[in-house]
Parts: sequence; structure tokens; C-alpha cells
Amino acid sequence: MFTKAIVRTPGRSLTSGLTAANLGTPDYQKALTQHRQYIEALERCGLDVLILEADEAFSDSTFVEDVAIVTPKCAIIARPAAASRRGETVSILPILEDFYSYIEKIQPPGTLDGGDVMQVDQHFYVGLSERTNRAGADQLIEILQRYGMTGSVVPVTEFLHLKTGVTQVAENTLLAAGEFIANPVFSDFRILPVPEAENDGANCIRINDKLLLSAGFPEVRRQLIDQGAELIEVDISEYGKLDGGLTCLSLRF
Ligand code: CIR
Repeated sequence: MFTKAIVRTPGRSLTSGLTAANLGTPDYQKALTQHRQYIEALERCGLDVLILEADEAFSDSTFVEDVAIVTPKCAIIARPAAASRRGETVSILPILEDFYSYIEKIQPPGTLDGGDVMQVDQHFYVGLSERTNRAGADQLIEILQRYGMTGSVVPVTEFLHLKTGVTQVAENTLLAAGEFIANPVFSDFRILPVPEAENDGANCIRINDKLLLSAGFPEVRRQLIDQGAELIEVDISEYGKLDGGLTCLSLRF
């Protein structure tokens, strides 16, 4: 059960954020409008949303999910691999101190982005990606174990982050794209496969009895209709231009 979320308003520097997508430059005004609609969607899910001020020094800082992992027992400050994002963790620490008694940190040489961490109950799947290395994943798993939770690694080759391609959408059910559809790591789950043309729609957020999905992915929507959750569609097209999905835009706990 989640009760809170943290988001960060995008700054104008958003337009020079990192991207490998060939979808053009985000329109800043439209991004702001979409951000407000995203916050409204989180509020509809019953969450208290803390809105942090824009930080122009970091173009990608609106993707606040990547800088920390928030668990029921502790928060872990991540260590982004992208040089332009490394400094984003500085300002999230004092914010999380208001909510958490126990805060851990990923240390060099480890790198880890929160987008690579998928929680399913007490277990955390940790993607080994261009952003998260083995040292970072091992540190995270060791920290989780100290707090009575568990973790395991999943190689990621086709997507920026683990959760770019796979997210939990119901009890024991994953929405999976590309390499995750048939990955034996997830063989105990029921898999809802995402057709390749809708890969960018695989990143959903399950919050309590609601499910947030990105607008513009009709087949994903069709797959989700019977999952027993109320669906809330959010248009985040401007963030998709920077490889961002729904989960990236908030920390939920
Ligand atoms: C980046 O490349 O770091 C940002 N432009 C996008 C981050 C997306 N975050 C996520 O998937 N958790």
C-alpha cells in the first residue's frame, strides 16, 4: 500500500536531457502540463505528492525515480552511471531523511539507477544495464538482505532500464516487452506480452487498486483491461522523447 510520492518539476533544461530516442525535442510547456496531469493521476490513486522545485542544473532531474530506491524499511541513494546525472543524488538525500530513519548509499565503483529496480513484494529484481553495473547491483542486494528483503539480477540488453521493458501490473502478473517476455527469470509469473510496436507502453505503475498506463498504446490497454484495477491513462509523450516512462517520474512509498 503506497501513501506518498515524490516528484520533481522539470526545468527548462529538460530539453537537453539525455536521449537515444529519435522522437525530437520535448516541448517544455507541454511537458509541464503533462507533469501536472501525472501528479493529478497520482493523487487520484490516493497518494500525498511532494512536488520538488525544478533543478535547472540537472536536465534529467525530473526522472526522480533513478536517484533512489525506496523500500518499506529503508531508502537507498542510487549512484547514476551517467556523468550528467551523478550530482542529482545530493538534493534527494535531505528530502528522504524527512521520511526515513534508515538511509543507505550505493558506493563506487558501483553504479545503479532506480529505473533498474523492480519490486515484487519483498523481492527486488535488479537490472544489469548500461546504467547499473554488477558492483552496484550486488551492493543493493546486500543492503536489501540486511533489512530482511531479497534481490536478484536480470540482464538488460534491449532497454535503457529493467522497468522500461517490464512492470508488475497485478498480483503475480507482469507486463513484459522484448527480451523479458520469455526470460526464464520471470517464468513463475503470468506474462502479458507487449507487441514490439508498443514497447514504450510497457512501463506502467501499479498503485494500490489503480493502474497508470501511458496514453497511446491500445494493445497494452487491451491487455490491462481485465487485471482488476481501475486504469488511469496519462499522456507523457514529452518524456518519452527522453526515454522516460511513467515510473521514472516519481518515487512511491
Ligand atoms: C536518462 O537517460 O537518464 C533520462 N533521459 C531518462 C531516464 C528514464 N528513467 C527511467 O527509466 N527510470
